[in-house]
Amino acid sequence: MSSPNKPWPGVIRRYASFLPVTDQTPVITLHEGNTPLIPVPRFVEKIGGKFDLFLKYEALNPTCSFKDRGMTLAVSKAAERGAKVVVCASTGNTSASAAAYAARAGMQSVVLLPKGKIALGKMAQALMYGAKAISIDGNFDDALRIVRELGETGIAEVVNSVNPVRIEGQKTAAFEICDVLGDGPDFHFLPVGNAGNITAYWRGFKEYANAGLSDTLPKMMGWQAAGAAPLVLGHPVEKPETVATAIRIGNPASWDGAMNAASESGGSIRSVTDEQILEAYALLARTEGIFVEPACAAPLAGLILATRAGEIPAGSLITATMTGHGLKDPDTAIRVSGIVPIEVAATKEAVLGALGL
Ligand code: AN7
Repeated sequence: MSSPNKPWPGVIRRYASFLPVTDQTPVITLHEGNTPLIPVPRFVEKIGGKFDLFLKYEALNPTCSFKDRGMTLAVSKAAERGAKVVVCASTGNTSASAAAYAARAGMQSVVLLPKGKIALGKMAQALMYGAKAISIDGNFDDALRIVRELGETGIAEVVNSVNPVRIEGQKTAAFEICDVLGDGPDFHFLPVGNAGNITAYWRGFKEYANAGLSDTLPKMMGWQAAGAAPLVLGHPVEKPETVATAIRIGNPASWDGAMNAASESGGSIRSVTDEQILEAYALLARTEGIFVEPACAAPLAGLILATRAGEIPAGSLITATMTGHGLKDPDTAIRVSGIVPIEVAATKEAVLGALGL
């Protein structure tokens, strides 16, 4: 008897015909993908929008970020080639994902992290999954330069998005959006750091349209943090800074892919300040009960700007990627909420007193 609720097979098996795999490829999966597309009408009302907004909540992937979509493919291809060690540079999420999929494959992972700039939850993940974690006295761009050099020695398989299969895996999120909506959206908003994801989504939306599975191609709306906005400035940023440490990147690897996605789709890549990011971060959690990490709030802050500027036609269908979970960065959450629990005696009267009742 076949099960009425077959388990989701993960993105490689679900979308194999669009991916560089064969029957010989060992599929290393944690059953990533199939994340919810959540309507957020209260948020839209709060920001004065007259459109439908759906959030692609990638925080519900196995390691709580979108990176798992590309990592299942990168580690599967590494296994196919017989690799024993994978290496990446990371602002945190790539390292968590690489470490998890390497563990699943029985491989060693090595992760190079910018010292002192990794959110607590991401560090906990990499360590728990058994990665060799190396703290670099420099930023992400320095770490990625070293990883490229290590890759050339052949001692380890690079699983950053400079490995093209990472982008291939990540494009499956665009497929899922089209599968749920029955078409592409009018606009797609997302954060931009190393610029792999905006490149991947644009490729995914185009491939689905070419295959006759969707009609609409969205305008791609990418958002960087103002202190780490090389694509907006048009030149690398030597010392990127932002509270959104996930996108604290000064020289994105997929520079051309991102610029092409924006221009070909009729969209744009712009920046928002840390203050705008943190405002949108708290607003989403409080109006919709959706907790994301700060980088995800960059496109939300961008949507607030675009809405106020009258750039979004009434009735538009908008999607936005929430790339990582809020629990990844508990320090920022506690600091931004600014609320300290009130301590009282263990009595009903004390609780009522604290509530002013
Ligand atoms: C939550 O983990 O680059 O523009 O090393 O973790 O595709 O780089 C993370 C990036 C957005 C930016 N949101 O995506 C890494 C890393 C979150 C992220 C991005 C990242 P890309």
